[in-house]
Amino acid sequence: MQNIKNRDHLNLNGRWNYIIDPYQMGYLDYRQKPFDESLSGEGGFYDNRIQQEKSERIEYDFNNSPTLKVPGDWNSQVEKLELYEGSIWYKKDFSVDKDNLKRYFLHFGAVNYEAHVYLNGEKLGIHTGGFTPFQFEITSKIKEGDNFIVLMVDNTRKKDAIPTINTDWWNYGGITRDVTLVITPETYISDYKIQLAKNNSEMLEGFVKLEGKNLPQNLKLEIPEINFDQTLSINSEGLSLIEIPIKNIDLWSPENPKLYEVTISSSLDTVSDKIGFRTIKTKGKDILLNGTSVFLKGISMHDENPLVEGRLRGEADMRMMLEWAKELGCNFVRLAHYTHNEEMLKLADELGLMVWAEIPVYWTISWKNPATYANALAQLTTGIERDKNRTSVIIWSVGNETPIKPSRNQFMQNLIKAVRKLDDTRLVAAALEVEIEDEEIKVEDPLGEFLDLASFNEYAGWYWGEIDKLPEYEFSIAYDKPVIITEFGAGALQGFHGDKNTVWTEEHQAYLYENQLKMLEKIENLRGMSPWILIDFKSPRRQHPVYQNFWNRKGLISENGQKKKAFFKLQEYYSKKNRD
Ligand code: GCB
Repeated sequence: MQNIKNRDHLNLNGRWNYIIDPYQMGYLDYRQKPFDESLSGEGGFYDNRIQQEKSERIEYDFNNSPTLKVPGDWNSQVEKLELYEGSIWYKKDFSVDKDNLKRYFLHFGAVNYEAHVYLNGEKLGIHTGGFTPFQFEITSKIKEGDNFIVLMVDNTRKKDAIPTINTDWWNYGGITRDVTLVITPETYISDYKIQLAKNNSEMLEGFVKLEGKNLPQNLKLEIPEINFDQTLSINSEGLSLIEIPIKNIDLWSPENPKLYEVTISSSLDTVSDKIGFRTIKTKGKDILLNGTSVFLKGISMHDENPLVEGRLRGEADMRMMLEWAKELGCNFVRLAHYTHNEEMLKLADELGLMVWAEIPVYWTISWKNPATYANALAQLTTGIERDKNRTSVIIWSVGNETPIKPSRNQFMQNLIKAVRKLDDTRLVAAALEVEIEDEEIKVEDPLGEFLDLASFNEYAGWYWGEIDKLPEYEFSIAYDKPVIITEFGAGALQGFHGDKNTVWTEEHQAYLYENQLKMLEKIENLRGMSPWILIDFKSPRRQHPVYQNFWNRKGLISENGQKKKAFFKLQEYYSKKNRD
């Protein structure tokens, strides 16, 4: 379910009791069999209350256990959990006045990575994937008065998972996004898409889906600001397809992030959303936003910020990140390398930032494993389902720096096809890699043929090549498509100064930006970039005790929120781009 904050709901955030369980003793018996699969259905931490009522020998106790803030990763909240990878149990008590005419859904914004969810001692299910939302309908299970949720969260990295064991970011575990009890009428609006049709700014297209036994007589779509008021017909499956001409729409763009209040209502349920309308497509070398060529002045970012440690938790954290991007002169952000918070996308809509959204198909994953593909597809599908009404999203990315070989090419092509089927109104891309021959940077990845953009990462002057020589480098790009440089960058420790050739100084990072920008300007098809990265972020791969200390230092802003010199270099470049 998307847009749950605009539905009737009970917020279940706050303090949750937790138990650290590295041996999964709350999940597996001494023969390693899951308690929740045993015949008696008893044992394990999940049925906490049953155990306590029996007053058997119990070696755990949620109620006297410490608490963690939800939402929030565990690594940044408790010192001994900083590097912990394994299982942690959570428990939360809550109480409801149950209305028997309503339906109840337990919704999680994201839990990293695998979640086993129980309500009042009964298993609701398992979810895998650390960045996408999921829900369980609990109408028949929730009780009047007191209820409790127990969750086992396991963030063990696994080779066949998405992402795999090897990434360049911290594996923050836990319930990292909001937990909500969503309350709907018996027949409710379960989904909707209200956007402009592909390449047509005078046609609304999409659907409304109703779920429930008694379908209402009529359904209405309203945009009061432009006196748009349409009755929709519903088929016997509860689906209403929308294709309605629309006039006088003020189109959304970074300069004019216009959003309209859109209301979908039946006699039984109402949902409102703030939606913007725009078209996006490519034509030859250009990216056309509402028919006009745009240059994507971007920056990449992780779901991490300097002022609270760990994962972003609230709207204010996210707003601060996007405000920094605005200050830098951006009209575009790359939300790397996984699905970010739904709130982030809403803010991007509001602030006028175009978005590159991505899934954690990152580096080398198990290309031949059908379960790995199913996992990637599920994350991709859920992200698109959740954010299909966010006008800021102009690009769905299917992955980052994946190595060219037949099994990977097939895997990625299948994902590309899936995106086009799910949503053909946006662009499909991936952050590809380059090859270097002498002083030529080549982009020849066969996947490029299937994508809308020639988009790639290159670390000239940092991981390879000489920083002084960058302006002499040439590009050879096999595709006559708009070129987006999805990453370039250099590490610098904020406050460390020296000459421009001293690695890790702010001056050196700024010099790299200067020379990169000279080099990139030579690409005729250049239509944008999202350098790596807005803010220093934590990574176990970054061990240098003086300069890194577990931080990837390629941020333009330090982990304390201080801007480095390169921030101003890029800002200057983007402000000149405005005048081009
Ligand atoms: C990359 C990756 C990014 C890393 C970055 C780096 O190519 O896409 O996730 O953090 O390089 O700093 O090396």
